[in-house]
Amino acid sequence: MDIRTLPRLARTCLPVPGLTLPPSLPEPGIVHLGLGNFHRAHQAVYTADALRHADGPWGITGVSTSPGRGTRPVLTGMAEQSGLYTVLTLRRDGGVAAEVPGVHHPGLAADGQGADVVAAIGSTRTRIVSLTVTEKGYTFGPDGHLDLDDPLVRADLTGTTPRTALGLTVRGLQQRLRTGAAPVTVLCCDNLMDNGSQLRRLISEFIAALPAAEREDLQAYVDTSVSTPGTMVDRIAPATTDEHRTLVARAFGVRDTVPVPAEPYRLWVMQDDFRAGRPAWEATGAVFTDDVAPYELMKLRLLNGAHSLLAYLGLLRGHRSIDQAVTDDLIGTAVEAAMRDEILPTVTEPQGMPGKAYIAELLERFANPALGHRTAQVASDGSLKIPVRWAGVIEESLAAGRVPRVLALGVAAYVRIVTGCADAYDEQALGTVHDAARVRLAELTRRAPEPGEAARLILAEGGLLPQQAARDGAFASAVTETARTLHTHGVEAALRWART
Ligand code: CS2
Repeated sequence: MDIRTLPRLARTCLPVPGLTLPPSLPEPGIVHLGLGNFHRAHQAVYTADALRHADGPWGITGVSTSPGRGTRPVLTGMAEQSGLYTVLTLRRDGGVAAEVPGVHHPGLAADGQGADVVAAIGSTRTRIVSLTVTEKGYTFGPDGHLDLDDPLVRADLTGTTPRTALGLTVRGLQQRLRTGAAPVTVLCCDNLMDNGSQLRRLISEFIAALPAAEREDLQAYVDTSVSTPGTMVDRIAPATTDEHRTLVARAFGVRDTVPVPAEPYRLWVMQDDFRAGRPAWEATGAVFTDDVAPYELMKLRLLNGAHSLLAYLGLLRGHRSIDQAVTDDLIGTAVEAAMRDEILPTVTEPQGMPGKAYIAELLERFANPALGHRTAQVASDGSLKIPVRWAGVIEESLAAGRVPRVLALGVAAYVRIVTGCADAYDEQALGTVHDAARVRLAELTRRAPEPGEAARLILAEGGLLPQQAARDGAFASAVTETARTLHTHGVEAALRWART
């Protein structure tokens, strides 16, 4: 059946077993930057569910922000399907359910329709501007500040039609200032620590780099009328494959070119600081709290930190997916030990989320074979993910006199993969690991062809860890030694070393 017939079915109440039909499409009130699978399986689902509890103008205008990396087909596919698509919930036991959020209005492409995106953000109908543009979408440099050397940032600052997430957001806010300065919330839903404050700082840095005449009023408007609540977002939503398209057709009889696979688990924790209202997300399980930080820290360090370890170690053992990596005993036990002995001591357990139970639950989630979550996908952009996921753990462990050996192995494994030294392994999978720092890091290793020294150099100068941790002698020796072991004796020996 054509997916576009589903809203009609929803109105006539014809049940389709296992398939949750969309609510009626609300008026647009949210502009969302980053139309990837995560947004479509997380915020969109929470919003659709919230609308089943309480009406409101919470339709979403989705903006595709990275045409080079696959979201453009999503934009086209969704346009052909009137904004509709299926979220497939894939259970570990093979069970599957489906939901059609149906909350999206016609979408826009940042590249090519920037002026329309600015107009949408600038519209007084817009109450929330949300973002899932991944770490690299925030265009910060290695020091965490807005990268004023990035040609796209520079172009956006000159007043041409913006293309970056920051440029689109700030130009949209500027437009709002011109048309009455209505309050608005800018909601970061990416895996960055203190994501609300980071986004707020980057917005201010962008404004500070504008010509003087544009600066002052705009910053004052942001200070008084724009909120940027902190959030912790969680749901594993891998990339879509043809298998998912076939599954929707087979299990639910629906033709869908852009379905999203996702795990059953989902969590959203946020500060309740919305300047112009919000959907009734609390009615659908979202948690509102003044203190998001412990949730963020625990999730970023335990879930995402372990995810990256599984991805790099898994790739070195030839595993294509996270579930294969975690169920490989050698890797699974090392990663579990890292979670328990290296990472957990550095996090504060949020109320109601005891660390040990959280770890057990994560291992279950990672082992879900129905997800087929590719190690290469999680391994991508390590140069931006490692500083968020591992750096704090390493820094705090060293300060407490502990050398986190599994994480040292993780760093050595990352170096091996990103500098292309892992040619003995699955080249096809390795080839799909993207990282903007690849060339810069490979360049560094040319100065030190010996694997241990190369890893030491990347540690010292690669910008993965804060200076003090990067220069720590004991940690540098651990990374150097594992890099050599990896090179000479392989990943099994290195894993055994890390556990001693
Ligand atoms: C993953 C995350 O791709 C990655 O780097 O670690 O996307 C992860 O699946 C989500 O953060 C889960 O909430």
